Amino acid sequence: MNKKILSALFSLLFIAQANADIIVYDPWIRSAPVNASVLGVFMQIDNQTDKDIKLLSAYAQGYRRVEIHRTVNDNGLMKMVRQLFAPIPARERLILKPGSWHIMLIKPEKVPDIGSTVAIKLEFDNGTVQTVNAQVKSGKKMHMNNHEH
Ligand SMILES: [Cu+2]
Repeated sequence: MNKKILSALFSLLFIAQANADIIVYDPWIRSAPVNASVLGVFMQIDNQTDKDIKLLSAYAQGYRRVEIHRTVNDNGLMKMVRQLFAPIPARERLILKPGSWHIMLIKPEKVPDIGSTVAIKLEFDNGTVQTVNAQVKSGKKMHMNNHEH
């Protein structure tokens, strides 16, 4: 076996192993009007390790900024608060969903169509970097006040 193939195999093994620590399920983006300035991204993140992990940041091409947000109830008013990270306790699952934790795509160059996918790169504090393809779906409108993503 030549060296090139061998090193390719090794890097594949490494990727498979790294990804086994963190498993992302069902990444999706809630569809928005063509003039929307933000889009919410949701998913479930499984921490398969015995250590707490933090989601530190997310990136997507074609957006001015990508932030980690959490919608909180502030005296009956739902509002989004930017978070420095999202915690995923050991052996637990963090659920990003409307009205709770989410990733916010801010100032899109173009709002993606329903059915299209957006590649979102996730960076965790254990060194894992994982890119997921989030599909744009028409999410149910939540009967809530403003600023609910
Ligand atoms: Cu938000």
